[in-house]
Amino acid sequence: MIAVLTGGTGGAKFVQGLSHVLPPEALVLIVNTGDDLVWWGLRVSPDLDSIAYALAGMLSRERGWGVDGDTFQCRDAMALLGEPAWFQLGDRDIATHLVRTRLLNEGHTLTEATRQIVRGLEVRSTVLPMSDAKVETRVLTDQGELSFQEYFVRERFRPSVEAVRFAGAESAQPAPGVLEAIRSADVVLIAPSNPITSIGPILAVPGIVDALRETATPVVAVSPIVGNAAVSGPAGNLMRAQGLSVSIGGVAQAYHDFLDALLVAPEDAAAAGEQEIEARVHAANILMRGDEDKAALAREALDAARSIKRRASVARV
Ligand code: FO1
Repeated sequence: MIAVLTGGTGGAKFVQGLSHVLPPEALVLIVNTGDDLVWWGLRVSPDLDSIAYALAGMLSRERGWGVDGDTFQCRDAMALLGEPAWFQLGDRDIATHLVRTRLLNEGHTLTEATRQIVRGLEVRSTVLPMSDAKVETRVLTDQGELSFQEYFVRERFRPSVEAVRFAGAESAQPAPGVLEAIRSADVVLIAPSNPITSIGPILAVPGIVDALRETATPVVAVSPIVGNAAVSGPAGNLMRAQGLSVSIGGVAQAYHDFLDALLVAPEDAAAAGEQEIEARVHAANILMRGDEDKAALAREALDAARSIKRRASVARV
């Protein structure tokens, strides 16, 4: 069983790659929910949906989120009624949010709602929210504090970031099955997601870093950074805001407590060697342009994990 910590569009592409090289039942996805929002009165979990759609083969390729070929009639009608429309929910995507909202209003947990949605999409992998509690990524910018979607979508991540916080994390618990998956997995993979706002919220849920540190399972991450820049999105700005260098060293530092190996672009392998990085560095093609790249990267990550003689956890004290 392979446990994957994931979020964002980079994570969804990586999970698509894994789904081409592993039986779906072997995958347990531990997914960021810090981006979740209430929109038009509906409960939206972008990262849970991107993973479910990726595994169902229905994720939009052009957008990297939402349903392939979706229409936006409802969105246009909402705009006509004067509702905010900067966060665009597609018509088929709305069905997912209607089901999630009904189930949560009926008292089901996010884990249960997600299980029903994933089953409805005939996905056989296990998709787990990082927590059933509300944990909200808040981005402190020169325009004040914004929700993640206000920062990322409405403001197109232009504002300069001073800090990021995960409201509610300190009183959250890992969702059922999350710690067990980390402890019993044959491999734990960290997707090439934004270390601050896609993986950071997951690590902020009490108990998860400890489980990653203590597990006897190899923990392998794929860098979302090539050279000194993010492959896509605001990872660079956000890493700087959290005092991390936008480099392989910064990624290794973000995961330093528990990381065994880090997959980096070939041009970064040399530089990474010079920096004192505890994790082993593997060069791989980490830019996923097409399905072949995604599957090849998934294989590289699994191979790196297999080659690791798991260092005794005592060595990390
Ligand atoms: N990203 C955008 O840039 N614009 C959007 O209008 C937008 C809508 C949207 C709707 C559903 C969904 O699951 C994701 C959506 N995203 C949109 C992407 C989303 O902001 C990010 O994928 C995640 O929050 C993290 O990367």
